[in-house]
Amino acid sequence: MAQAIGEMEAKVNGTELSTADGEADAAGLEGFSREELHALLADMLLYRRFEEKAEEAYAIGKIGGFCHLHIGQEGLAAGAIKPLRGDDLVITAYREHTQAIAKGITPRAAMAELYGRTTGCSGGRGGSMHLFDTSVGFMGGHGIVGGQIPLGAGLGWAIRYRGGDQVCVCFMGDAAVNQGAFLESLNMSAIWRLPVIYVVENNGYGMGTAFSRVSVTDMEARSGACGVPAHTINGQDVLETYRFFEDLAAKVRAGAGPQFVNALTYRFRGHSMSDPVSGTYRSKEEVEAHITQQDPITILRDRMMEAGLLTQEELEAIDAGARSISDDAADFADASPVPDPSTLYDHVYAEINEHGRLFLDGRGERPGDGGPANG
Ligand SMILES: Cc1ncc(C[n+]2csc(CCOP(=O)(O)OP(=O)(O)O)c2C)c(N)n1
Ligand SMILES: [Mg+2]
Repeated sequence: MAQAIGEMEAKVNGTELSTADGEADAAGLEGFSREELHALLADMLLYRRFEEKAEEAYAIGKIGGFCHLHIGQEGLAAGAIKPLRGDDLVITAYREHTQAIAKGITPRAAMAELYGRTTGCSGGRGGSMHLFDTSVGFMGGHGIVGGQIPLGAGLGWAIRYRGGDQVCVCFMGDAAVNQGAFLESLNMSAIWRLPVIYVVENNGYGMGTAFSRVSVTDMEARSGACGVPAHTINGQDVLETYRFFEDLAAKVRAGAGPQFVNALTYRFRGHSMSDPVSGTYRSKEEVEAHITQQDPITILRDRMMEAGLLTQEELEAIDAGARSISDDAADFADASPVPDPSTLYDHVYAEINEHGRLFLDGRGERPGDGGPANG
């Protein structure tokens, strides 16, 4: 069994992390009840098993295109999203399967999207990088590095303009902070005090390039020029992450303005399905050290077991449930229809409204309505 997190001195991305000795009591751990702890463990195990299933499906050609797994970073999906309200918004990059499920997209709709099926949350048009469902406040899934950051600022603006009290959590990878749009978005957010929490999932690498090779400053320093407060957290500790986001979301909701969170984490797989896990830009030893000492699921599991809040039987039952939901999602996706070719242009352009058509696509017009061709 791995060490308890309370005894562990961890090193992630060159930053020393001391994990606090957690207080266990009869009812729970660090203020989390037994039920809440079980729910968090079940959530993270579902994310892990879902992605292992996607990995398997990709290997046998059921899923095409790009596919970036979040395995190793699940503490952030659960810890940053679960404390949010249902009407809060989340926008993110392309490593987003688990975040989509955390925000409320069903495993079936997420897996069917990976399979490119009509039952997918984006109708099979988006695939792995473009999971989307406005009804649960999940605003995508974006493949352009940093492309979601100005959109996140825009969502924050929309919340303020409409007089709402939601927050928007805008995730990005560490490589995205070198995009110009990052600076512009943070600056405008600060000027307008937008309710946006910008979160860097700092796994130390942008594809094969270590962050230390592309930045002479620490991550935390990146938001200071715009006057956006910076925070660093251990994203592998789901309890710390959850409490941190619960507190920060409440402050932002109350008008604290934009925030910048440097969440230290590590990906246990390659950049995408076509990238080796280790041996090129990071050593086997480095990866294995993180897998054995910094797995967010193992860390929570061990703490719960040591506190007498989880038995082996309960763990196995939770895991079996996670596997069964993932298997069901894959079966559902496999049995779902692929989009009909005649619908190829559906959902590509905005619908025609009373002001006329919103986009000119140059592909001809439907007789009578002056709008874009539709199939
Ligand atoms: C504007 C742009 N440039 C380059 C790419 C190619 N690309 C895809 S992912 C990636 C690295 C991003 O790394 P990071 O932001 O740290 O996220 P991670 O993959 O670690 O989650 C690059 C350069 C892209 N998608 N968009
Ligand atoms: Mg990265």
